[in-house]
Amino acid sequence: MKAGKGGDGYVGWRNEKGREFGGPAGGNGGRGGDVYVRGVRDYTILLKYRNIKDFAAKNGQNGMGGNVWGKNGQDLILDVPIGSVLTNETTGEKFEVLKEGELIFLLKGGKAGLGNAEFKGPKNVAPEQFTLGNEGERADFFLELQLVVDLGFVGFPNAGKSSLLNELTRAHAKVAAYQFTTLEPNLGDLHGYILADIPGLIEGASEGKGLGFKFLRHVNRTKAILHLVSLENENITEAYKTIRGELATYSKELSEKKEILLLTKTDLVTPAVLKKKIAEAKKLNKLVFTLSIIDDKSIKEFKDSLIKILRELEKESGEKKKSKKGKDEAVVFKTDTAPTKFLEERAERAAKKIKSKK
Ligand SMILES: Nc1nc2c(ncn2[C@@H]2O[C@H](COP(=O)(O)OP(=O)(O)OP(=O)(O)O)[C@@H](O)[C@H]2O)c(=O)[nH]1
Ligand SMILES: [Mg+2]
Repeated sequence: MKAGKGGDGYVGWRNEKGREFGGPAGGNGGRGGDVYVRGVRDYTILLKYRNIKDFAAKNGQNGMGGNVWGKNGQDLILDVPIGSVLTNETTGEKFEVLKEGELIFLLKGGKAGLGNAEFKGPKNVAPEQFTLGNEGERADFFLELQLVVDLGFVGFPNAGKSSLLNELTRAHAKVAAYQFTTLEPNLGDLHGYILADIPGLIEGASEGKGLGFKFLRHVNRTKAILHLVSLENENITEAYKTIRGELATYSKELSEKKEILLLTKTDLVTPAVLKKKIAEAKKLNKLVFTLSIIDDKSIKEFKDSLIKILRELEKESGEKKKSKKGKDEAVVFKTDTAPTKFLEERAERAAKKIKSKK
């Protein structure tokens, strides 16, 4: 990436009738444009840059006669998804893009050159001096995307986590009637919010049992938790508490996160049982929802509520951050393979959508 060069200063003279040299009138150059990045909620944007190698802000214009200054070069503002971490490979400096709309300064444009008018003084009435504009800063940047997960799904194996992710987003997570179908976290995008389906947890997960341990690390960095409890469980309180216990043992921070409790597979119980179970669940958590994957209406209702909750949460965390004087808690989720696959799939779908619109 390259910031703009400053425009050169100009040597010129005032042109007045009857006087050969009316004094110096060479204008200054304009300053070179700076380079910034800006956080956006569009995770496909990086694909746009795939074939571009050089990013440059505009150069400042050279100064002109008649004391006209060159225009400043336009800044380059490069949109990148929130969660991007840019490393300046020359200086090693790291920049984290955590908020939507946040502008981060990367490279300084070159200083403008001075025209000869600037050198005028009592002893120097006809200065010939001028200066050239400076080059802008330039550096190679390494960009890494650390996705910020808004909602992490937790629950026992077979609770219906992957099925739900597929319904709420365009993800294609593997779903099957056996335990530990999901081996790696799956990601989905719900109106710009990132949802992550974490492999099933079991009792002892926090001590390394099952697959859970490796992934609790990921949930620990999400903004909120969606706790799924299947109504197949005879005792939903016990099922709920077992998972809560694991989360708490793993980390206090995790157990203090905002949690939504979702009772799944409502189609497997009678309306009367469901009513009882909801009452039971409300004693465990104030935010209780129910749903069945085969009932589209229940999915739609949950989806609408979820979007509202995620928006609220975003507002709250924005306010919290402000009150902490800008001190940010990075809520970061990283997998080696998922994001690339996720981005490619999204781009493909977007391309298809555009085609079908034509
Ligand atoms: N009857 C019924 N079955 C469901 C519902 N949701 C999911 N299932 C089934 O439950 C089984 C498990 O679903 P998954 O979505 O794979 O569950 P998971 O929580 O991702 O499981 P793991 O990946 O093993 O942790 C599958 O056979 C699904 O078809 C539901 O609402 N009703
Ligand atoms: Mg799964």
